[in-house]
Amino acid sequence: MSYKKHRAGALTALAVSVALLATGCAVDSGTGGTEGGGEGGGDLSITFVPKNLGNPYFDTSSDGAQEAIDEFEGTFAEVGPAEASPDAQVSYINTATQQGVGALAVSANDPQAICDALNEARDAGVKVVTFDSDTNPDCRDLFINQADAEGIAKVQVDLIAEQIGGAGEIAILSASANATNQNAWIERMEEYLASDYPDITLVETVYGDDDDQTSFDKTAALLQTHPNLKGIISPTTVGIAAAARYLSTSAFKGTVALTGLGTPNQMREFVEDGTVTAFALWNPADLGYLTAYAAKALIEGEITGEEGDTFSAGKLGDYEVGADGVVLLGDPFVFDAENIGDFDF
Ligand code: RAM
Repeated sequence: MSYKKHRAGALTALAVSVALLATGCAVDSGTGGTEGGGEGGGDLSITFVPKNLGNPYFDTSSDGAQEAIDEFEGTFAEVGPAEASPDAQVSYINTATQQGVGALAVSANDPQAICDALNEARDAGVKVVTFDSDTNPDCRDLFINQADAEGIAKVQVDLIAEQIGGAGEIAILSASANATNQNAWIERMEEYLASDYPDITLVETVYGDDDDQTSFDKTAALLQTHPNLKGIISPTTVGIAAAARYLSTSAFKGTVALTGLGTPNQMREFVEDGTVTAFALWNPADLGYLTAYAAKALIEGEITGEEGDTFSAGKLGDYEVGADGVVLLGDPFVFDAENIGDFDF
């Protein structure tokens, strides 16, 4: 297979690629892989493949990854599709495999659609870490989870319940229909609503595909279809920002509540103008940073992804691999008018 030749080439150092290089060029500068313990070092070129490009959430996670990779002197690259569709990442994964990167770090738009490509990468010696949105566990070595699904579901349901007074119709504006992360959260939101908030009715879940305009249009349609709607949960940073923009200039501002998962920088104006009271998230930069250190530990053979494996993640400290190869970053955090000024991402 020609792959091996490329990989050997990468190990002797070729060129350094930079972030947001749409061609997917990503090879190790050769500075990495000589330090650290493990089984003989490795190629510390790590290519991040977000769900899509142009999303500030992934820009921030990539900033964190870049910081980590600079610390351990590896090579960072980010490539990805414009659209968050199920198999749009496949060609980028294949290109990185042919180039022989040390690891791929992927946020999946679908649990299965990219599995063949990822497993071909693994067969070729590339370590595969999912972060943010997982694949099925047999397609990757590790999943770096931002917070557990129950906690992410609970914080959003509790926020909307508080904002609508515990009763009435709500809807969900999600990302893409197959997104592993949003679908896991929605399933748990439905369970938690049924058990703890019997007076709240989830009337519809719609998908904005993590595209700003689609999310904006879906918000308008929701409000038209459900005249009694009291609140919207959008568990996607793209969706909540688009929904807030729609609400902020509409007659529904202040009467239809909106919460979910957003970045402080995208949501600040809507908290300040009263469209949104509170929403949640974690720090995407920390997620990218932890993902990069996990990839390094795999590349260097310090861990294999087995439950109980431990590795150190620079300034974030030590982490342990849990069941099914999952590493947990921490808890979600609630942003509101009181604290939003303290954050810049
Ligand atoms: C969007 C993406 C991402 C998700 C966040 C909350 O940026 O869908 O996968 O984790 O929202």
